[in-house]
Amino acid sequence: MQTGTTASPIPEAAQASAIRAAHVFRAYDPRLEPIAAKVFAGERLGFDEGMILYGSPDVLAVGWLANFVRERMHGDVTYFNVNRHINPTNVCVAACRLCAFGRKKGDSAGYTMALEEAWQTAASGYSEAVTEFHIVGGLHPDLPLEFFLDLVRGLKERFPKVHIKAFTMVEIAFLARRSKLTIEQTLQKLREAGVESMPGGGAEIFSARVRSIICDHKIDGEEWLETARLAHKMGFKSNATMLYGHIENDADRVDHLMKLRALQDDTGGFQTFIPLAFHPENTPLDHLPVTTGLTDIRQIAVSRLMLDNFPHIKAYWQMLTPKIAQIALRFGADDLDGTVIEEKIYHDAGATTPQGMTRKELCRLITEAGRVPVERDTLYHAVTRTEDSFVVAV
Ligand code: V47
Repeated sequence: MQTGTTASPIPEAAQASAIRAAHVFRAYDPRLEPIAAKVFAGERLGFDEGMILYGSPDVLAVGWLANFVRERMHGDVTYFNVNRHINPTNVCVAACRLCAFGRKKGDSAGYTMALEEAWQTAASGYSEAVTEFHIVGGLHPDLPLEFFLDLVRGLKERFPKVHIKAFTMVEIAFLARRSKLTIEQTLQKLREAGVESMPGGGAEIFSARVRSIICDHKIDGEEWLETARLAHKMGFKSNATMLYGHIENDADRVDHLMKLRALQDDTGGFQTFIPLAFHPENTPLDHLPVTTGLTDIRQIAVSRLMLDNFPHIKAYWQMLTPKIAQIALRFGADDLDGTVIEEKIYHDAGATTPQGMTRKELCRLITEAGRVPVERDTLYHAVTRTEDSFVVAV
């Protein structure tokens, strides 16, 4: 964990590599020189420096610095996992303008899986044993907490070795309120049922001004952070996201990253940060343009540089496209996410990426980026495969 101005203690070998890097680093934007000096010294970057990283025309120099940090932390290792997404319902009370997935109750395109159907979905679609179920869905007005507890219990009974990463901070806060329980009581029940960690969704952008436009029915930024704090306090690991490329500005992005960094200083409970590019198709914000490749790449790089206390930065290939995600592996990212198998949230919003990828395809992307693929489980233990099962090294 981390306090003060030093991003992380720098071992001797890394210090030597920082000295070498300082000799070769070149930027045509002179504002990047003092930032580079801080990065090489392992010092924490502040708000103004975050703004420069977003505004600098020298994206390659920003990426070079992010890659330096990424290699200092992980060398060439690049993580992926064999996971399956399950979205039990798209019925949602929230009606966020950013979302193409949610449907009002009674909408003919709404769906809610019966428990049996969700358990069958978990088993279908891919021959290699998955190590993680990633479960998120809409805020259903009628489904009680008990439904989700049964869902998770049933998955654990059928797939005891599979890690359950389930429910965003938004869903947890909603379920707590609906059940008239505290967040801690809700988390305790979810833990007893088999939930082991949480995905990073629902953070969007913490700025109240932006949130009031893109997701005004959701919990606010403070509540998202507080729910994550409570989960971490109870020993859960979680991820964090940021939705960018809509109506936010650079200051909103830096502010979002700094709020996550401050919470991570306190709890150390975040594993991975995942920047999510806004996909406007089929949303009420469909007049907005899609993000460009360099915006996506810069976002990965700035995340790596600002979030000095986050172990991992994920280039979520479903959202970025496999090609951009592969390039991101040389701009600060050390994780590609996983096989996924079936994705709804981005595909409802116009994503043209495949629904899933095999282990072999993920390894090829990583290897051709000059990196070393390492299959991980949700908590970043290396996974070794035998024929049709897997062993997790702890
Ligand atoms: O919270 C919704 C975003 C998130 C759109 O933790 C949209 O490992 C773009 O959080 N355009 C859900 N984004 C996905 C998510 C996630 C994905 C992969 C891995 C992990 C992890 C978490 O998707 C939502 C929201 O921020 N989203 N609609 C859209 N139209």
